[in-house]
Amino acid sequence: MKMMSTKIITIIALLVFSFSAVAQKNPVRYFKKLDTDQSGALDLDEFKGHSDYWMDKRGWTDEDRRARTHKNTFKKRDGNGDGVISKKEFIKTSNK
Ligand SMILES: [Ca+2]
Repeated sequence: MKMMSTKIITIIALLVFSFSAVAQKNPVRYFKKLDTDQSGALDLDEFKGHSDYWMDKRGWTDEDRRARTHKNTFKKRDGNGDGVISKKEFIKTSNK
């Protein structure tokens, strides 16, 4: 049991690390990772991968707060308000 949980923690740590390493190094690569259907734009669901990542990192457990912030951040980064975040919009609003 102890070995199993150590394994799971290691896997989670690796996942979190790869996400953050990619995000810091290269927003284009990070965008591709989030764009799971490869459409070239992030919808609200795909952008949630990013929201979940940093909210988990900060230990946010309040579901209402998470959902509200996720929607607000999405709106802010969707520069032209068409309901998706294009690669251009994503890069423009990265590291701010
Ligand atoms: Ca847009």
